[in-house]
Amino acid sequence: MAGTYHNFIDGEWIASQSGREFENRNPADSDDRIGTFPESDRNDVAAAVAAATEAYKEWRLTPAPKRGDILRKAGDILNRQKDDLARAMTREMGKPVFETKGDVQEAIDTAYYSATETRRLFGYNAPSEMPNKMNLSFRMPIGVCGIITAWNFPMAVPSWKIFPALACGNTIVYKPSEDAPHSGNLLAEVLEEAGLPKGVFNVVHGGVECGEAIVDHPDVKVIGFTGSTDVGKAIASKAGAMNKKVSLEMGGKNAQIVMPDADLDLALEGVLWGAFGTTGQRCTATSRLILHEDIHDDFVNKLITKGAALKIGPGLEEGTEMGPVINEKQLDRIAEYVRIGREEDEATCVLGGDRAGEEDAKLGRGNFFLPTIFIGVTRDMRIATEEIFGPVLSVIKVSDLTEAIDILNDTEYGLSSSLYTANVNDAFRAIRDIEAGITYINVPTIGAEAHMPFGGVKGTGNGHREGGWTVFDIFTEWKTVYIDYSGSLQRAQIDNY
Ligand code: UN1
Repeated sequence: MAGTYHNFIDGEWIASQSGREFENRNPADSDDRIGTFPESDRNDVAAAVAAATEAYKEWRLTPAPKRGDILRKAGDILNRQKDDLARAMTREMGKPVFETKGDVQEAIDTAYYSATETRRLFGYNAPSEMPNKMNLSFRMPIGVCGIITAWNFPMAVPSWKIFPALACGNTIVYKPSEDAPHSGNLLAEVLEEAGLPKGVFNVVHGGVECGEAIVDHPDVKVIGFTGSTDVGKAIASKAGAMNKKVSLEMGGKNAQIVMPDADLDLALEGVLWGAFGTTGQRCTATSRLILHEDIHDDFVNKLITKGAALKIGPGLEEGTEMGPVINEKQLDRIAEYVRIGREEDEATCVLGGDRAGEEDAKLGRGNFFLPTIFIGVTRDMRIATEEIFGPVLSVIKVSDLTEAIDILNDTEYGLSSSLYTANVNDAFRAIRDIEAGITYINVPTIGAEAHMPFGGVKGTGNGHREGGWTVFDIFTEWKTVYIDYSGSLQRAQIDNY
């Protein structure tokens, strides 16, 4: 069943002023047309920003705990609709339903967490250096926030930005990915049902033109972006020139290290989930496996056996462990990286390397790619340094932990990292020396929790952290207040000394 979907502006579902639209299809079955969505232009974005600007006047004055009540209700609705939402999300972006349920759960967690924080958006106070004077500081909302996200976590990732931003009293113009637009509308329906006043949350669909219009609009004060490093950098330079606050979550080339003393079955399970969960399409996915030479051959053999047994299929089908990749373009990109890997003399593709099920009538209609493993990879190969965003794992052999950490750090990115070991000293050394926003010990590189800071160092981010208490730094500005009740002019730095 295909539909005609609209933008959500000022509480109304409306078609694009551009009159153009784009199509959204199921990545597991190109015959399954989800519907058409507006290809929004600058006028649509301007209308959404105007609605958000108007709505901000009241929303910023709504007591934060009242804003929290609406977010809590949104969490309840997400919870009630979890199964249906998960199925709709799987239909448009492919990952198995057990994963999209986790995606919705992450949004539920974020809704409840943000709601709770509205009762303790703590400020600081400090003694004044002058007598009879009081110094306070508060978090203040900033205004209209432009939120632009990727398709791979169509509920969780937008919620990480949108819910805390709303909790703080900001209003939103949200552009979902063109590959997961329906989920964006479902989120709008949830927030509408939760009682969010009109204009506080707006959705505009579209591609580059729409995204640029959001970034360029002078009344959009904050940009929250998750996506590719190239786009993120372009946004940052534009936003920098306009003096806008911008929070970026970009690429990763995450590695898992396995030492000989580790629980090797656990490490195996971990890398299978980290590398092939979500078909490798997470910013946090494991794309490099750094294996100690003493366990290398055995571990790789087991990995091949387990990887070959993964059940590939449509995410809506019971028992599917790995769904399709998002679109044809991405499929080609992955195939191209496999070709590049195969051209390397030292590297060998020991599993997969091709589209899956081309002869199979059902799989042939989708963008399926086999779980793929390269061994003999060295640190400087393109398959070891560039983000592929697909089910491709590069295995690098090392002789000790120092070399392992050195290779792990030898990347322009710094999002997630993992070490499997039973040696407590090695674990603490790794925690200290790994250059990444997130380090997991005996856990794969994926699986961040909503109430902890999420983000990366180096090329992955620009110093902000979503998730946890740190997200409130993105969506608020500090107001410092001095109250002098001495009845006289007290000149700081002067009259005291
Ligand atoms: C992402 O890949 O963009 O830690 C987000 C994880 C998930 C979120 C991933 N909770 O893998």
